[in-house]
Amino acid sequence: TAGQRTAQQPAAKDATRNATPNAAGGVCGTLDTLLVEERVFRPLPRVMAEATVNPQDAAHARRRAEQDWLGFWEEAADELQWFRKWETVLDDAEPPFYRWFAGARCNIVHNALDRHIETVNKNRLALIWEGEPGDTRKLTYFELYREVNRFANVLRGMGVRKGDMVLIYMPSLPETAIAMLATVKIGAIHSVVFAGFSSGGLADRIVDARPRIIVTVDGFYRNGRVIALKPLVDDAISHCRRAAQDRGEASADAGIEQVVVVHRAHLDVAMKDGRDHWWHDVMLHQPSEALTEVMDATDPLFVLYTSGTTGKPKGIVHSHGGYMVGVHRTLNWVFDLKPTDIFWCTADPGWITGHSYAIYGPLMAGTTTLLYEGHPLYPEAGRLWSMVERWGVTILYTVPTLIRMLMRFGTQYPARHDLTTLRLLGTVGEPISPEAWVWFHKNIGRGQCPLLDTWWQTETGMIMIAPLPVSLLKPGSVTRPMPGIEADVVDAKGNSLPPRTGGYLVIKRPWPAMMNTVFNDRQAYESMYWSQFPGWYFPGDVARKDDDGYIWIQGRADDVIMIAGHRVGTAELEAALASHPAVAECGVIGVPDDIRGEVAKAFVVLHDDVPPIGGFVQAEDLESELMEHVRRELGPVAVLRGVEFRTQLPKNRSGKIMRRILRAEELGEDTGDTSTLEEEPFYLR
Ligand code: 6R9
Repeated sequence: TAGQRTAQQPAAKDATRNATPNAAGGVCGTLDTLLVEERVFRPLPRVMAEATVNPQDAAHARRRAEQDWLGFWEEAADELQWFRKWETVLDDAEPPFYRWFAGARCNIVHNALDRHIETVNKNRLALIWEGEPGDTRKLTYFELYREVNRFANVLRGMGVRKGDMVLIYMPSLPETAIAMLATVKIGAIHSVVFAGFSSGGLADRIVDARPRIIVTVDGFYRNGRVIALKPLVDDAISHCRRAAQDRGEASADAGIEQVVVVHRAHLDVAMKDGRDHWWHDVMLHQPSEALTEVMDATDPLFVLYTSGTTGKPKGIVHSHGGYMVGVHRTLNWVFDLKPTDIFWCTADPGWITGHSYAIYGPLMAGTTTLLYEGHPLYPEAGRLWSMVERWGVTILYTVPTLIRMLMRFGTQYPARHDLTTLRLLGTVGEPISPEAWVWFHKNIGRGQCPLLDTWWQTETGMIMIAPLPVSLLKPGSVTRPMPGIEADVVDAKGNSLPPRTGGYLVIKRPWPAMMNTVFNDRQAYESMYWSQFPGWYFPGDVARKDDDGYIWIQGRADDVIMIAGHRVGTAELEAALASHPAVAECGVIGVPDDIRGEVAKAFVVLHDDVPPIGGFVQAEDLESELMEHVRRELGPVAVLRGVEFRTQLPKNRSGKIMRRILRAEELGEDTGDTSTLEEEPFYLR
């Protein structure tokens, strides 16, 4: 076979060698490398022949980006349309408040929509949408353009002006995209709130974002049920009103002037006179043309709240110019878009991945984007594959958590569908274990589609570290920084680390789609991201490079576990556990221990075909078997003190396992802010 997992012996040796004297004290903060994955996948001739960016182009781009870094991004900017060009590519007078394309005038919606109306794209499909019950809608660029204009006129009619905030609390519907684009078209700022959040989570965001308008839906379909959403908006508004009254402020509806409600699930919801309106009523007779507001490149475009996986949600602010350049370039390079593509990014619009690569990116590229309303396993585990077949999806961009979920059902479901239209696969959101990578590549990609593991964040706005379709791939590695991005792995003092030693991932230069600030909190922006390594951006992840300079993400810095004087990332422990046939998914945390300081504990969801604990399998037997397996895979350092079996793990909107919650539960502490937890477990059938 093409290489085997060979973690055990060499890794154990490396681990000892890499452990600097300081590691135990955490002064240098380096991490051990336990897992070594040696399988490699070379691009097939067909992929090489098809690629717009071939290996020579990529090498040239890297050289170019090194020699003339700003010129490189300027070229990327020239691929889009501007109302007025920039005075400077990057104004770095006031770091870390970098201003990309300062002096330029633009609007991302002009690039995503308006300009296509003048080209052959006009009658091409912009958007295909499938509802969970199976209803569908298709909109050409021209149709989408007209809907967006109508809603832009609605918003203008409601008094929304440049710089105002519109909060969008909706699942994946065509109207979600329409509302986002219409908001931006008139120069307002959107904040999309994930429809899985509770009214409490929504209220927090209303308080911080202070929207004038909320766009929502009566209810939507999820996992065969109707989830009512409008009542949660009413709850959130009353909550905000009461809180304001307690503070002695008079606020009728927490500053919310209008609520527009899309009629989706035929629910009989309460509508407040004068404040609440049905979408179809206000859209009636609206003109299908609307002026696109001319924005400064540095004007805010949207605010998206993230908690990461820790702490209180913070509003990440992105702006028009830099964001559109970064997203456009990365989508075209990583996914090598062709005019014939049907692009399916399964991310919810309330996650940055949905913003950048389900909506803005594909529309700027003039491609067809597929949106799906519902649960990926409804009505059965073949839903995704039937959709790939039905729409002839060519590029599928999804998350490790969903891949692991689908693995549980084996190959029988994908085998029933024609998946031969697929030509590229992508993943984002969490480290993908080599086992899941290989499964996806083999069973969904037929071994023929490059699987592109893309590392980035809400804060980065765009893909930062990822392969191109022609790159040599290693399962579990995000490969190398995109051309134009300078990333490194350093110790706590900022020294570059040699290969095979883990440390902090840093980005050493600004990039176009970078966040501008934290909404209402410039100081948090500086202290959270730029204070650890002055001059560099710190994303909060730990990683290592291998001998080829490939980057392997080891997890979040906050989740690093100290086992017997060795610092270990969660990704490797979890990947090793996940390679055991009984394990469907898992999360590992460090828990304090009187004698050892800290020990690792695993939370495991078993595969469906493993007999229930207490039935045929003895929990203790399986526990020791898993502990032994991890030790076999990773060497003697990797000691687990305990495995707890669960039927599900706490996850956020993008399917990330919330280790913070597992830790708090384990220690009997307050679980803190849980508003980003998916209310209805993503996993539930
Ligand atoms: C796009 C997105 C960001 C955090 C990031 C990292 C993790 C994202 C990853 C990955 C390993 C990948 N992450 N992509 N880890 N491999 N390919 O996920 O944004 O929700 O803000 O999360 O997600 O830890 O720092 P966001």
